[in-house]
Amino acid sequence: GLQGGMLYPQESPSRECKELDGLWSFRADFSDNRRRGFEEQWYRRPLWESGPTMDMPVPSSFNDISQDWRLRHFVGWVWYEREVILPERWTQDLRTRVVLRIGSAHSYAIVWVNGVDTLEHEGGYLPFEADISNLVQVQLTAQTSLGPVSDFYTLPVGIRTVAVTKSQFLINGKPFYFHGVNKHEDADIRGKGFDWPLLVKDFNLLRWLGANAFRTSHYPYAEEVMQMCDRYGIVVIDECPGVGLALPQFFNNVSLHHHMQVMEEVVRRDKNHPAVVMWSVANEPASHLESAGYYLKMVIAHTKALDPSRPVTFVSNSNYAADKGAPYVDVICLNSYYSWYHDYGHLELIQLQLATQFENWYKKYQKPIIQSEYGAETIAGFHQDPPLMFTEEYQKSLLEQYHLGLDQKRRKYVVGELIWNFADFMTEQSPTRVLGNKKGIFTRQRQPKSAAFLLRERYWKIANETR
Ligand code: BDP
Repeated sequence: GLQGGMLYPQESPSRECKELDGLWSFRADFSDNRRRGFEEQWYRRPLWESGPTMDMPVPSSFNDISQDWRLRHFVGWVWYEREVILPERWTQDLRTRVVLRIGSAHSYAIVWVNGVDTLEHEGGYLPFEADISNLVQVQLTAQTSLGPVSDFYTLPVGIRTVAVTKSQFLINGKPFYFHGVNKHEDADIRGKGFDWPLLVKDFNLLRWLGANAFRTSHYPYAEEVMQMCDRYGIVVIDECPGVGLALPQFFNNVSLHHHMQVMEEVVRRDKNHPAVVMWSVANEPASHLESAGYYLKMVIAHTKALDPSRPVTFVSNSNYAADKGAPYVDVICLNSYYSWYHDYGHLELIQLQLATQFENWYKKYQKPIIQSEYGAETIAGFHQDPPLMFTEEYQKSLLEQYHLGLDQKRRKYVVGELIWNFADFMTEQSPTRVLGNKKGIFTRQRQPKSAAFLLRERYWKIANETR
């Protein structure tokens, strides 16, 4: 007979559910007989104690997440582990029945709870469960009952300092060079919706690239993203949604007041993340206007008052002579699209234009500079030599010219370069967009264009130089 049912978990006045989806620790057993995990009894201690682990989102297929080709077609034992903290009313009220249910696991699964072999199941797709009450419950006697603490909260902490000189960005007193990307919260189907498998894939790609930083263009990202940055040591320029401030009428007191409020919300939310090293209050405002100068001055001063420990910037695409916001920033962030939005095809001009840009800004302001955007629209699979716009060759050549220009000033006063963009992303339609913005070095599906390999070589080279 069926010997009992297998009801889908449901909350009710008598039932509570706790999702165990999310990030798990993971290791594939690559040993020859694939049985080292059993021989060494990995289930008895935290998984990291027996060797390196990686983050693995659940639910997902491990084959699709990492950049390690061995996992792509791995067959054998893989180990997943997750620490779970149960509410006191589940563990201390012995009338509560605690059931562990696995929705589906391929294909032979053994489940240990607190080191005890609890469940085995063969065949994927179908759920299986076990009553684990006696493994997680403790009967409290008068002596063992806790002091009356009503709230518990843990906050991972990192200690580091950030400082800016006339020509350097210092983290822990050492010159830091940003080599990384601008991102978007965007992907097929889910749009901006948060998704663990997507996030872990993106971080695996950032590691593959050798990137050490990104800017949250052009809005604050999900808090899980910031947590990942702390854990992976990726440095963040945290940008507020101040994008598109392109017209004179935007620089009024109502906007200013709201902008300051938003900065309060951003700083309040993200101030505890060591990964965040700088606030960006806007992207490409019309900073040549007098009214924008006053506006930016006020927003920047307000942000500095909220958090005196971090530098503040905004991202400019104005001319050095016209920009009215630069006097108030700690670091100058510049977007430029040489040989893309003008001088089409004239890649040979880039080095000169870039040198002029950097020299003009530095001479005027004596502040460190980040090339916060540069890039070219590229449709994956389009090829042409000599390079033409929209081909992979053009994107590569454009990047190469930028890099030659950047290398002239790197370690002098240029302190970073962030490619536009990490991945292709959707936009509204217009004659300049082919099914969205195609300036990604990865496609929207996170597969590399040729430029990704160029960038990877460069970032790892820079990383090794500064190590
Ligand atoms: C820059 C903007 C960015 C755009 C990019 C582009 O900061 O948001 O996506 O241009 O046109 O000016 O690709």
